[in-house]
Amino acid sequence: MSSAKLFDSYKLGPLTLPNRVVMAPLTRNRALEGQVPNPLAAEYYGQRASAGLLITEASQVSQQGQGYQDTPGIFSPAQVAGWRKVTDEVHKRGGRIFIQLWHVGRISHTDLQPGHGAPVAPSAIPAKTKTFVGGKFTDVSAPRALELSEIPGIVDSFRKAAANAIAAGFDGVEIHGANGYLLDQFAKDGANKRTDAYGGSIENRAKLMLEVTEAVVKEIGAERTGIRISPVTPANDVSDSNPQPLFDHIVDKLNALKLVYIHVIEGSTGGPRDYAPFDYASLRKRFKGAYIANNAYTYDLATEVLAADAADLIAFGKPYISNPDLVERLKKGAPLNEPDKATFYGGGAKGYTDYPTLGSAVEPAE
Ligand code: 8OZ
Repeated sequence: MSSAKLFDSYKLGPLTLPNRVVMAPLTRNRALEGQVPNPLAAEYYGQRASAGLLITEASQVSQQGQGYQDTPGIFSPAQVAGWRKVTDEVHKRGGRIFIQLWHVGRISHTDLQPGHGAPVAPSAIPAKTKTFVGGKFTDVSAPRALELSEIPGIVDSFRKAAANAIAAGFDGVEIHGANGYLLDQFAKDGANKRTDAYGGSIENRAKLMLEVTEAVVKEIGAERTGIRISPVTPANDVSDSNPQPLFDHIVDKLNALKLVYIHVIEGSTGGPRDYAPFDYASLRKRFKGAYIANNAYTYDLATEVLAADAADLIAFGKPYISNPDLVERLKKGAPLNEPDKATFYGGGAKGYTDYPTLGSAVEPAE
């Protein structure tokens, strides 16, 4: 039995997490009807309730915010009712759960947009990447630049989604400020060429992310609001010429808003941790709330980073797809099930709710 800090409790705002293990948000594309979470989602998240904190898959705050088929939303009454089943099941099993609030910006396709319009972005620059729509991978559609007059509507869609999240029984929300989606597109100068109050300087580019965060904080409280950022990731063709001062500024402002956590993807999302030089300790130092570290963490690295006080909580992604009882497995040093890539995105129970726990007789899905 391990005595690592990973299994110590942690006070996150009003919540007491029984351990420092967080389930990272994981896109699963199983919301097959009306962008309502799949009926199996309650079981899927419920199986993982022993995590210190669960963070749901990214969930669009509006139709315009959707970029891939069959991702769930949190803007319609049916979606709220669908999520309520998830939060009830997780709470029944003693867990805690935040929902990740998402606007994809230019990472979308006209087939998913209201009136088949162009996806929206800070600037009319297409990303060189693909999305999944109509059952296949396809190039994202050319975006149009958001009008200045549309910005308050974007902020309000996040605010409403946060209110919906609380109505659905979530313990809090995580704003998706990472991975080349709308808020990251505005922040980074590779995607943002605006010449108005939302472009140019670091302050201007950070403005949308911070306005969204402030609106969510006002709606549901800072102690229930976290954010995910990815300072150097190349995900979804996003880049910045000088990410350190940009994210130092963002984190200073998030600290002033008294956010409950920052969730930091260190390095390239799902890729090398040392993708580009960046001083994550600088963010840690600036932020008084919890620091959730993410990207390619193993038990050993998690233990080392917590011991060095370089993070408070560790988010595990892929290991959580295939190990519903990840906390117990890490504690016992038990082997982990390997995740099956073929069932990551789309489908039903296979590769979703059928991964075995320790002691269950069934073998992992092939
Ligand atoms: C994988 C596939 C589609 C979307 C992210 C929401 O990277 C995602 C995502 C991941 O944050």
